[in-house]
Amino acid sequence: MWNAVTRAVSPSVGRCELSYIPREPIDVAQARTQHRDYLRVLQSVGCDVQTLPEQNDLPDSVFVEDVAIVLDEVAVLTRPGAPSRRPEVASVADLLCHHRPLLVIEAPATLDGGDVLRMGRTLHVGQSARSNPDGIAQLRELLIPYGYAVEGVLTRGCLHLKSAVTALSDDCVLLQPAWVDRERFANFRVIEVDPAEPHAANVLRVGDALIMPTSFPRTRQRLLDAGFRVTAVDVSELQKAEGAVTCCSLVFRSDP
Ligand code: CIR
Repeated sequence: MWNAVTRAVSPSVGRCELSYIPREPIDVAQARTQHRDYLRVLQSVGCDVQTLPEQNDLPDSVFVEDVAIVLDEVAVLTRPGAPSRRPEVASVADLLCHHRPLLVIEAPATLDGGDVLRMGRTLHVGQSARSNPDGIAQLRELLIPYGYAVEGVLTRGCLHLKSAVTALSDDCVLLQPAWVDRERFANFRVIEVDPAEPHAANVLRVGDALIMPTSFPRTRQRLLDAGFRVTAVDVSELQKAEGAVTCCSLVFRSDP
């Protein structure tokens, strides 16, 4: 029912882009072990996982979420805001073209998939250091024929919109109020991250299953108390590259 496109961890992941966290050494072997655990969790919640080979010279290429937005009808190839990440797009496109017709974001627009949160037929798109107003406008134009609304959302103090807010269900979000205005999501039920876990808002939803890092037990407890089914996975080495759980896969319906 679900496909998950992923890519193995690059040996050069230690040279990744970093914006809001200090650089620390990354243990590549450990990152790979954790990534394999993540792939197993994706399988356990019903995903057919496809994994592209590692890309030696593309440090951030494990974070496939940023290079495409996959909807039921179509996939949009992005133009990532970090120039170092633009060469990641082509190989993901080669795989996605077997699943969806492809549309393309073009210069001067920039857009990272990590800034795109789909809630039903609306795409909330973070206006961030990575995704510019041209990117949001192009996405809006490209998706009009498919009946999607695209709404820009200002973020502050975080890399992507999905660092600040992700979907828990069709009508509920997990949100970090320091990084995005809670009022923008007033139409949804909102659960806030535990104040002691500022980076906990990034949760990956696959159907009614949720995947989140083990490093946020307090926020996880909030989700369990609210009745959600949550699987935790240790992604501590990938977190040192400013990644989390949504960014390591492109999850989409295999039977749209
Ligand atoms: C970057 O700065 O682009 C990477 N080091 C981390 C990207 C994480 N992507 C995501 O959360 N969607």
